[in-house]
Amino acid sequence: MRIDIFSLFPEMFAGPFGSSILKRAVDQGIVNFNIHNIRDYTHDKHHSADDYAYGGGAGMVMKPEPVFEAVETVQAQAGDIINRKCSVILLTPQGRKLTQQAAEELAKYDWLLLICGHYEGVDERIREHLATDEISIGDYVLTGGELAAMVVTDAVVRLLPGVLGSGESLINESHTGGLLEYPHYTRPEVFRDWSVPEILTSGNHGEIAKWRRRQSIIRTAQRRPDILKMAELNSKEQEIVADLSTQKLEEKGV
Ligand code: 6GU
Repeated sequence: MRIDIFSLFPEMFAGPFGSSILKRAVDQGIVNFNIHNIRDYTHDKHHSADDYAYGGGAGMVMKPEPVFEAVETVQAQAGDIINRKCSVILLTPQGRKLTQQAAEELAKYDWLLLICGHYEGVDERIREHLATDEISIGDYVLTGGELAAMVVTDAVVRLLPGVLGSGESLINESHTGGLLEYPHYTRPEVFRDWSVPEILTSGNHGEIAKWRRRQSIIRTAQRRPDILKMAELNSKEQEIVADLSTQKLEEKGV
């Protein structure tokens, strides 16, 4: 996969892309990153990338010309990949929300071009005539799209074949099966009087799997009842959830 990022603050990307799993993915040739400074595509004396809003009001708006020129220049130099599966994504709080499912869809592309919005917003023509998708990473406001672009990149790249080693499996992880993960423990077996649940040291793999599944269901019901609806539970597992609600009512004295 090729990922191009268009930003007014390209230096922000040096850290996250230069370490850990993302760096390994680059070294393995699974992904390559190109970070572009939008300001390099301005032509006025002051290299201005923003301007006042038509109609007035506080806050600056990102100008269309440098962003169009940056993206189109890179596309024009691209060669063959232009004919592959591409998406031009504007990072904006107004976009569709990044979910695990959205990350899985993006992981199918050959080329992602990520435009980091800034100031009070971007000129509407960027979203209308340049971006093919708009993504937000959640319901809160960031100072710019850079951190959001890093989050999208991380969530997508780790899904690409070969990026995670055998010890970093994609199976069983939170959100893919609609359930949160079960509790994890490692050595020591007793830490400050707190013991690892006995079942995990029993060596009974069947019972361990059952315990983990049950813990996942309980956790999800307690913490994220909103995603529990999407989980595929058998009738016995639905009973566990029902028992939990009954328990809750009893605790409240109903
Ligand atoms: Cl993509 N951009 C900004 N500025 N704020 C956000 C966001 C994006 N996603 C959530 N909040």
